[in-house]
Amino acid sequence: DSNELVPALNYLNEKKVKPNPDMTGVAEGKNVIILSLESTQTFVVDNELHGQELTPYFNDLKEEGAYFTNFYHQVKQGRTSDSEFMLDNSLYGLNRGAAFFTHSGNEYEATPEVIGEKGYTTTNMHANDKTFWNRNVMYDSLGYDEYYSKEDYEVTEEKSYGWGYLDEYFFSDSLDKMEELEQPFYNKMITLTNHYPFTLPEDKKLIEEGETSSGTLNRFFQTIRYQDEALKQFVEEFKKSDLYDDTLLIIYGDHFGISENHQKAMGEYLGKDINSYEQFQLQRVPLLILGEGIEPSKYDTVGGQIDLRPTIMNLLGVEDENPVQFGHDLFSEERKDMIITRDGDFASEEYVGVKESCFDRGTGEEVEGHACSEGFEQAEEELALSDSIVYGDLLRYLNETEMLEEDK
Ligand code: GP9
Repeated sequence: DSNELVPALNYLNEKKVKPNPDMTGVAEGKNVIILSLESTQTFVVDNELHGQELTPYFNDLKEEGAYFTNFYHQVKQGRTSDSEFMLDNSLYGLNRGAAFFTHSGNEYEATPEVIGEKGYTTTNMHANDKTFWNRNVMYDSLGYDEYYSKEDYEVTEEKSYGWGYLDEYFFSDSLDKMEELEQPFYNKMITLTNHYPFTLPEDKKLIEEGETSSGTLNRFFQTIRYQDEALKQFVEEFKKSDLYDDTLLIIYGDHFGISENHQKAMGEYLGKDINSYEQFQLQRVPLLILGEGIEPSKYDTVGGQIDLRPTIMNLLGVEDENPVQFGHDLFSEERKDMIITRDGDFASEEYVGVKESCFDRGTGEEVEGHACSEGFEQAEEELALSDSIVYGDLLRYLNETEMLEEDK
């Protein structure tokens, strides 16, 4: 019953921070595009191969908005679907399997549902089979109005490779679709080309492959470079469209592309030894927020995908009455730097705690283990509470709790 929600509510109440009031409603009533970039990690930003930038377009674009340098993915086996789960719920994905499959029948009070009630059209665009990650089912549970999947795109063999529809065509078709949507809209777009095993047709390769001992990493550089070119074409077209002035564009990386099996090659590329601290830091993914009212600035705030929902809701000035959210507004002056991974590792302002080792976050020096005990304890508690919500389908009791509050 609703009492099962109490431990989580107490915990969240204690950890609550005020969102940044200066950012409240700066994007009120605007469209939102959430652009999820497949397998895109922060290490490619402002980095080069053979003397050429890997993401020349993004490197410039990030100077136009709020760019977060210490933003982490927090996914596990559910990969892209886990990032989507966190984005819309501010709940953690599961330690095993994908909540998109195992808990699609739960009651949620996700972003699309909340802003749908405020008049938003809520959509997803992703040119893969609609059943992949059980999206067709889960998107309904999350309250989306519409899912434009592979069958809604002009997918031909010439315009496809590897995983399917190439990003450049996905982007241009999606822009056409968006122009037809009823506004304001909240639309998530998910790219596909930069996916393992990172292969491309010859004429789409804009950079020579890498020269490390990992073929995967060597090819990844090429698909990342390709994705950046597709992004350029999309954003430039978008800027020319009528949508641009009325839209908040949020771009983030969904998860790592290069797993720890390729540590040696990553070390060769980055010119350093990849220990568990460096491996942890490689889990940073870019986050860029662009739009009118967002001052161009670089933020070194430590945060993660769990924080997206409260950040977005504050920018939209939407009063989000769902109290069961584990993230905090990334612009909040009150927030404590913290990001917890699904493995129970964490980064705080001072430390990185990983696999029971403790490091100084700034220097990467290993420090006495007890410095990280508090962080590890918080990670464990928080993950368990989030799990209690998902496994117990506890959001179905939310209304009852609200009524209890009103009775008081
Ligand atoms: C599949 C795409 C990739 O539709 O989102 O999923 P991933 O394998 O990265 O989770």
